[in-house]
Amino acid sequence: MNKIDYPFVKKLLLNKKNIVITTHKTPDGDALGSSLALWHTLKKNHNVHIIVPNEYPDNLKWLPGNNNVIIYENNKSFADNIITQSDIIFCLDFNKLYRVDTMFDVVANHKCYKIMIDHHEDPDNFCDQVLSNPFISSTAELLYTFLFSLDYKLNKNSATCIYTGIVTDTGSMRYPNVTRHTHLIISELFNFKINHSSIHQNLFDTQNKSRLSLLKVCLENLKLFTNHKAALTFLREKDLIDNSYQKGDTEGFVNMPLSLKNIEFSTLFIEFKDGIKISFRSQGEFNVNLFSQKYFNGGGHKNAAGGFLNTKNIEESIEYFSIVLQKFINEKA
Ligand SMILES: [Mn+2]
Repeated sequence: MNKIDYPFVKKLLLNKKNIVITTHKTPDGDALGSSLALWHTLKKNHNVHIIVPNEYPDNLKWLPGNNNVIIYENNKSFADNIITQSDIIFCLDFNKLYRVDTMFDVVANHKCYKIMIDHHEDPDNFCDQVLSNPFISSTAELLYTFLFSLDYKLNKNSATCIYTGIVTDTGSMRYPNVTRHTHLIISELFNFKINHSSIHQNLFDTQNKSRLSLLKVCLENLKLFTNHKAALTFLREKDLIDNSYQKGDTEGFVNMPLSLKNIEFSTLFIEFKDGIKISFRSQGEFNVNLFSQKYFNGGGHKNAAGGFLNTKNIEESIEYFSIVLQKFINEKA
């Protein structure tokens, strides 16, 4: 856990600066919500740009300020120019620089003041100031504290973006890392007349038909490891193609098996062109961060992590999964 030097940052932001806000590859609601909330706040006194590595799901494109988001992949030289002229770079919702993907070199090489606001475990050392706390629900919640501590005032737009970040990273307020403080912040956001019902509708009730078709395949592929209270399901590359997969379609699929009685650990394999991308979720004590670090080349939080296998053989990967799951549980016992 790190603390930020607020008086210093306040001084730093006293006069007009060129500021870049960036976040991780394939931004989610927390990444984009936090970035836009910060953009809405700083743009009054600074020259501010949001640059994200690549495209993000359509259900985030209604966010106020969305049209100002620059996609690095599609505007490389334009974005490089902005980054190399920046005085400050804010790194939101990630703590390892590789997560900005193709932006890595330009961000790493540009010597300017860097500020990280993030809630993942084990931050790397590439920022001058770090506000990092893995016990906080979302980067958006941390950002609220950051802005509050610097005496910035929110408005309806920034409050809407912060609400989006908290809601999407907490499974609509249900995960264990939601606290009384999280709810106090939400209550403050209501002072700015946010429309929580329409935010939820925009986020969750605007799905593509391809999503439901892929969900059908996922449910058909569901495997239960009842001895270990675990579930696994998968999608093949062919399923993605046959059902006209669009980015974001599989968001949340990995959580669904957790709604079963006596299932506390869920895994989703998705076969892409260079291997199998994996999502892990758990409820309670099963530490998916450790499990993924150990056996699946990934990591994340205790109850939510990602991983990767450099193969396209789903059957072999499921076999491997069941072996290492047994091993992992034996080691813990
Ligand atoms: Mn987050």
